[in-house]
Amino acid sequence: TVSTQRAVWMPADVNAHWQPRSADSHKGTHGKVGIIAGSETMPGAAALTAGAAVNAGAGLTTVNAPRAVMPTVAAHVTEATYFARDDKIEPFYENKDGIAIGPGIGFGVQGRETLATLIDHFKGPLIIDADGLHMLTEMLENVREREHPLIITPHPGEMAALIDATPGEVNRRRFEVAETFAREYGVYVVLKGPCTLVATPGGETWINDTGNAGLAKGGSGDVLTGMMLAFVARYGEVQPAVSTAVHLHGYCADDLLQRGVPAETMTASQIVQALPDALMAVD
Ligand code: NPW
Ligand code: AMP
Ligand code: MG
Repeated sequence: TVSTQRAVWMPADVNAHWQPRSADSHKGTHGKVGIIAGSETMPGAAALTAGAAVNAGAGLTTVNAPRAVMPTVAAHVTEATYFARDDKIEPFYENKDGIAIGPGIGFGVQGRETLATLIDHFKGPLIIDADGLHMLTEMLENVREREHPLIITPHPGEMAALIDATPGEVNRRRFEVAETFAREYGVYVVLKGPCTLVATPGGETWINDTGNAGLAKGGSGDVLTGMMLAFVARYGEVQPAVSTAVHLHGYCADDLLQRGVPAETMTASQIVQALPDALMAVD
């Protein structure tokens, strides 16, 4: 058997790895991020992911969305720039410090091609979430050969699809599932749920202890992806950025609960709006 180091990612770890903005920084210093999200039936996924990235500190956020939904998404995220989904993908990824793909994109042929291109050619950290994870099952060999950081953020249903199991089977052996996949494919596995696990390709597992059932509502995963992208693009190391995003995402939900927002009414947009207080706690 291989040894694994397992520990909780604590507030002290968040603080120790935090990357404060220096006084002489500019927008390029804080990460140019690309988000491939949204579709005609799910424009909200793009708005939530991009809104989270902007509010978590990304310097410049560009959203790749179908032309028809750009105005809708832009009405919610005025700080982002937009790139048409049907345009040639190279200019979109060439200058990026980090890219996230998947929330609300559906299962089109173009999404598949873009995902494969990014796995093979994008040289920065790549986060794959949601619908992108379902398409990943066809590209696991490309994943094995990728030389740059790859982060996957499955909930138990998406993890189950990746390893051809049921969500129940995944939840019965969460550590083993996340750790085995991380080692076998050389990726960071963020296995979501209460107590999200971050398993690294090098054999560490970091456990999250923030968050509550207010997060068990559509859109909260999309927000996590945007926050994670912002951090991954400006941190030098992947795991501290990923674990800090997971910690602060749950912190936001806990903070809302403490401020009197019931879990029932908690929304993904409120998680984004709670980011200032969460960042004040560490910055
Ligand atoms: P069931 O049926 O719930 O019991 P999908 P999705 C299972 C976008 N969104 N533990 C689940 O089981 C996303 O970004 C857009 C155990 C089912 O079998 C995606 O692109 C929004 N099982 C797309 O929607 C807001 C669990 O997994 C399967 C589980 C679909 O994403 C909402 C479902 O997985 C949403 O974020 C758990 N914790 N969680 C918008 N406003 O635009 C899930 N399952 O088919 O990938 O569905 O996660 O809803
Ligand atoms: P998704 O299913 O992609 O929307 O992601 C859901 C997000 O909410 C993940 O970050 C989960 O860890 C979190 N989450 C969902 N349900 C709970 C819960 N009951 N307690 C804590 N976190 C949760
Ligand atoms: Mg999701």
